[in-house]
Amino acid sequence: MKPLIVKLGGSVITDKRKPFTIKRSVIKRLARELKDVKGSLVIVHGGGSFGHPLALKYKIADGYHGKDQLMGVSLTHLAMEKLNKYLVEALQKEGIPAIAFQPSACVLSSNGRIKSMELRPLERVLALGLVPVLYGDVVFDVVKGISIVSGDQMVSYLARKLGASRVVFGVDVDGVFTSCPKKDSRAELLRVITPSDVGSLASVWEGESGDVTGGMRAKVQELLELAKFGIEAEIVNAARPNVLREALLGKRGLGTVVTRGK
Ligand code: IP8
Repeated sequence: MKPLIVKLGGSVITDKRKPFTIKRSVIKRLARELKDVKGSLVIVHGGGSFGHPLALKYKIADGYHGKDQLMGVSLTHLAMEKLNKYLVEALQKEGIPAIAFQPSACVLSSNGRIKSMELRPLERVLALGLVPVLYGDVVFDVVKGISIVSGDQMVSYLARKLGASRVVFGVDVDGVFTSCPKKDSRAELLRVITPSDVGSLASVWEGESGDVTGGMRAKVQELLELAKFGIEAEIVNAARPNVLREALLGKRGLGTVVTRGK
């Protein structure tokens, strides 16, 4: 069965203003919403206030430059594991048979892009009906030694390799805007984006700073790559109750659809 892939943005599940702070009640609500999904499901989450500050401090995404970064690799990965554990526990409490999947142990990257990933255990897990929970992580890179692969890139890669039925990105705004919707009242929500809009990507709001992997524009770029393979994605506001649930149950037009054709 083709899996549905959902990305839970770091800004939805963590408080980005406070280091290592989860949004406990939001995670609980999202676990309840995810419970309603029938069929094969893959969950990927972002780093929020867990992975990003450490990855930035130790310049992990810049590649390996010296031994003083090694503790940073260890700390960044551990921070992501802790966030992952909170999420897996919340999913278990709702009766979802979630299982943590460690990207750094099965991904090799080349200049920050996934070069290969051992997918066989993941395929077995899905065939059994378990729900794998992956995340953006520190990865080992054949060109620069170390790097960071975002949850967004992971989703785009997995969607292609596993032949996803659909991709849903849960973020903390209503979709993709022309400018920051939290600060600019004239910000316009883009309802549909297709590969032919690539030239006008400059008009897409870049996203908030502080992420080592890029914000909203980087997300759209990943999803446009996916759209070229005929896999549709929608970016929706998971901070609003029930929006993620409805999107996962098949409702379209709740946020911004990234698709091959209008
Ligand atoms: O929040 C980044 O994942 P993202 C993960 O999906 C780390 O970009 C380790 C910073």
